[in-house]
Amino acid sequence: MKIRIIYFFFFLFPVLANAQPVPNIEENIPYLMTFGPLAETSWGDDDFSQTFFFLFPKDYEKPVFIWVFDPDVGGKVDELATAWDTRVSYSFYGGAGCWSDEDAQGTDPVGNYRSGNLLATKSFGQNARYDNNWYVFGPFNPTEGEYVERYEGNVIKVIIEGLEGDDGNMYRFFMSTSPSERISIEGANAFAYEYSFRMHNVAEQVSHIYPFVDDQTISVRLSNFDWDSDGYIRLVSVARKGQLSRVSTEDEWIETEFRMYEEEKNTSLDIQFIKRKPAIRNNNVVIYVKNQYGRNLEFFTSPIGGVPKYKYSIGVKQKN
Ligand SMILES: [Ca+2]
Ligand SMILES: [Ca+2]
Ligand SMILES: [Ca+2]
Repeated sequence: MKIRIIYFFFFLFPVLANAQPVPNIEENIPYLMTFGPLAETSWGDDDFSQTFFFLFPKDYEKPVFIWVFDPDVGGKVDELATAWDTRVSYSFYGGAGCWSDEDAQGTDPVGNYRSGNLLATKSFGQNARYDNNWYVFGPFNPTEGEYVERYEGNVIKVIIEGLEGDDGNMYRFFMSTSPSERISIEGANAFAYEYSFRMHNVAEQVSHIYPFVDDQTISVRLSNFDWDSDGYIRLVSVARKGQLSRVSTEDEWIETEFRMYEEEKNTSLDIQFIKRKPAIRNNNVVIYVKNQYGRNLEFFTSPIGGVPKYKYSIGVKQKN
């Protein structure tokens, strides 16, 4: 256990010096996406709920601020159904169980997924003040979060949920040391077990997620929802040059199993979302990855070990 954690953090710190948008620059995901509960799932959100975890190094004790870009549902950025009638909530949780409760690590908003202590909550409808602009939550003290040995850090959870209406809320986060400027927090990271997001509208843009494969992972099952046949989803890793996943069409889940190579343990995978030409516009998609035990893998916004690069020598040996 300890060896694994040392290995983990040996790689973790050097790659985290840059900016901390969530999703991060390397992921190239323009927006997270959460619809109101009256939306049809065929618009691309399966459950109108998204959970994210913000991770702060254990020795970091200064206040932190979570900025949300375009928290409202209306005006610019968002996806209109018929009229702007949607409300969404942003609820932050800390304390014991906010991460360690098994329901918090699921991909569906069921059971005790709102585990932990409520630290802050606010809901937004259409609101010109925060349209195409930022709202700042906090300050939070990282020690208000839950300390997690696996990450050697404190975790604060946010749940974004559709409360009313049928429009789509697009938004993203930034972790900052300041309420007035966006200044990165040294050593911080963020992760989720499921991403519900908006793809770019142009075919040249490739989006990524980076699930971390721990040393217990023998195989992974990659699930995607409502991909609308928008090109390819492929898996790249230190041992794979690019292996295609099955892709979903409209309003359906589809799953692909990949057996992990020994060299892929304790590395991040690079799941690439490659649009077809001509590109499909306004495509929203949901993705999660489970291991052979059914445990969901974390997608870190700053990939552990950095973005994996295919190593020719490993790939040739394994004839992949
Ligand atoms: Ca907006
Ligand atoms: Ca929005
Ligand atoms: Ca879609």
